[in-house]
Amino acid sequence: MTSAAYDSNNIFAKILRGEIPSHRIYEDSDTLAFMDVMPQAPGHVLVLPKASSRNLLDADPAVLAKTIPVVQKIANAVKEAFDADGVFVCQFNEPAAGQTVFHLHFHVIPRYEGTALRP
Ligand code: DGP
Repeated sequence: MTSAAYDSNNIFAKILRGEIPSHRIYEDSDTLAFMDVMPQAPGHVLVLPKASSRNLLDADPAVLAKTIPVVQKIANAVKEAFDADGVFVCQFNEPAAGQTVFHLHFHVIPRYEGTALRP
């Protein structure tokens, strides 16, 4: 089954256009990172390419090539800023896999020895 088309009314498209506020922590010409409003842990950041794709499944590899180095940069920054033992990086593709906002994004979440993510 193929993915649905990109819908430019999704909440992250509105954040990218500046139509709704976000706590931005990093931005360049291709990529934006901001704090997740429903954090799994303090320091939970979302990193997304500005280019429109619904998720990883329909993303342009050239866009991914620009996004992944930013994910790495943010993961290192989050680890240091939140004094974490590790960093969980994940993303979801389509509702069956848990995706709720349909603009490609990567979750970057600090992790600590002996703790679990909230369910
Ligand atoms: P998912 O599509 O399942 O990868 O999760 C989407 C994430 O986006 C979820 O952790 C909550 C977050 N989120 C949803 N709406 C907003 C919003 O308006 N602002 C911000 N900063 N985060 C949001």
